[in-house]
Amino acid sequence: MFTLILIYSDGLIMDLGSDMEEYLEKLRKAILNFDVDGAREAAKEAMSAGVDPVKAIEEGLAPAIREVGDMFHRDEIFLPHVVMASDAMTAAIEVIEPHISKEDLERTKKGVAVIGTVEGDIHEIGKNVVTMMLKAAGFEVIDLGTNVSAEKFVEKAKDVGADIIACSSLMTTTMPYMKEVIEEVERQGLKGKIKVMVGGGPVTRDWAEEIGADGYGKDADEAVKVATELTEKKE
Ligand code: B12
Repeated sequence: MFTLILIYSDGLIMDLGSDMEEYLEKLRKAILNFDVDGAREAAKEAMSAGVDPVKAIEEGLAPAIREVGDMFHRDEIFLPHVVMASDAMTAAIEVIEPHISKEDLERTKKGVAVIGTVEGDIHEIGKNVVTMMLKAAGFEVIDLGTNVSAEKFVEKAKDVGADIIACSSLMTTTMPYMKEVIEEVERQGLKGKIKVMVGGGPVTRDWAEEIGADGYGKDADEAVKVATELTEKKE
């Protein structure tokens, strides 16, 4: 255990080691209380106190949003809570992101992912949670929103040099559009270069295998695990 002490030019001395946990705890609490303003304020306080922005995301926000996901799956909270927690996470990340240095971004960047909900489908809550978790885990994520066509997915992925296309679908009627994304990747000769991973309520591992997806995740945690594996074994 060591203590980090910052001495400012005006003589102010700050013991960051002991304060750090307090700032991280404030961030966690704001997410667990679904508190958008609280999360923004906690992030501002942490950044002005000099808390490491990467730590703030990885050790403050990420575990909290993971816990929110678990509580939802255990039926302990309702959907609006997940939405508010996700909004709170967005608000905090907006404050924290500019404080991450270019070097840190490069050092911790695991890869680039383009994410969206497939054509015909406007469900976005799960996709937003996955986006947050991927960002928290060190991915650069470009969110194309909802109702995204196969062509748009692939065009953007090519533009930004993405490693991964992540497709979300919440309806059995829109699941076939995931296959179109995979076919478009193949048509453009990008198979193996851009990996496609799929997920969402009705999507199963069997379905992912049937359509030839490179990866499948049942929740946001698995999405991070799969995305990490896929970028590690990229051709
Ligand atoms: C909220 C909701 C809505 C909201 C969406 C609001 C929004 N901004 O997103 C509104 C009211 C707009 C809506 C509309 C509709 N809905 Co709706 N909706 C739901 C509901 C209640 C919750 C979905 C949700 O957000 N879950 C919470 C999130 C956190 O979970 P998740 O999305 O599954 O995501 C997790 C995982 O799946 C995974 N994941 C998600 N995406 C990805 C992607 C990748 C790559 C990976 C690895 C993992 C991953 O990680 C996430 C986090 O753990 C579901 C019922 C249900 N129980 O699922 C119905 C449901 C999905 N809806 C349904 C329907 C039919 C519709 C409508 C057609 C209704 C209508 N008649 O108008 C329209 C759709 C219009 C359209 N074109 O899309 C049906 C679909 C039936 C089916 N089997 O196809 C459902 C299942 C309800 C039902 N039982 O009938 N809906």
